[in-house]
Amino acid sequence: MLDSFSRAVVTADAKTAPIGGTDLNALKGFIAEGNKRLDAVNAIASNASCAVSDAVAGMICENQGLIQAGGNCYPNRRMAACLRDAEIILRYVTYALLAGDASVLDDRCLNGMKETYAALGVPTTSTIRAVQIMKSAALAHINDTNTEANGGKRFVQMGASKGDCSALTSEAASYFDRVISALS
Ligand SMILES: CCC1=C(C)/C(=C/C2=NC(=C\c3[nH]c(/C=C4\NC(=O)[C@H](C)[C@H]4CC)c(C)c3CCC(=O)O)/C(CCC(=O)O)=C2C)NC1=O
Repeated sequence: MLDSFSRAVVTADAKTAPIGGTDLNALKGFIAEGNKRLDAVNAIASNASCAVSDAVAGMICENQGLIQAGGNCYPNRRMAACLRDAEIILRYVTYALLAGDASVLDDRCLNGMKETYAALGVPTTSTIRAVQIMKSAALAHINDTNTEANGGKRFVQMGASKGDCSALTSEAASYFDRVISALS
């Protein structure tokens, strides 16, 4: 498992080179933008249970066969496993965002997941749909652009000071996309 710092070391070592200017500048940026990163992680983690239940409910709403006999969210044991898996995925995305590196997500969550799902008959297209919904929720919470119309009674805004979160938003998006491509 690597983070932005250990990644820079491993990359430099592979080239038998000292850690040079560009790498150091990237790490300086990582530190300078550190509070934004922590706010972004907090925005996802604080809204995790809402995002997970909303994503799984939305996925089922669009494909109600999932909760009928023969569907992979039926009976309750499978529904619980599905909710748990969505929560696992979101949790590993927050770890990757905190570390600034995808390796924790790759090694501890995505490695072998597609094969496990194939063996258990868990539909990956539905899982991908749930991940897409969690992605939209997470990006909205990072940027505080979620709306009461979509959030309903559970609507909450983080209220962090506004700044340029575009780099963090696309980084967070890339971790969700990584989950989607690992299952595709
Ligand atoms: C830390 C990394 C990690 C991951 C990723 C993980 C996934 C994982 N999901 C599983 C099951 C499962 N996963 C689902 C998930 C779903 N079914 C659906 O229809 C939806 C599309 C989807 C939810 C979005 C279900 C229903 C099962 C149970 C399948 C069964 O037992 O028949 C199992 C089999 C063992 C078990 O039931 O606990 C594993 C290992 N476990 C881990 O430790």
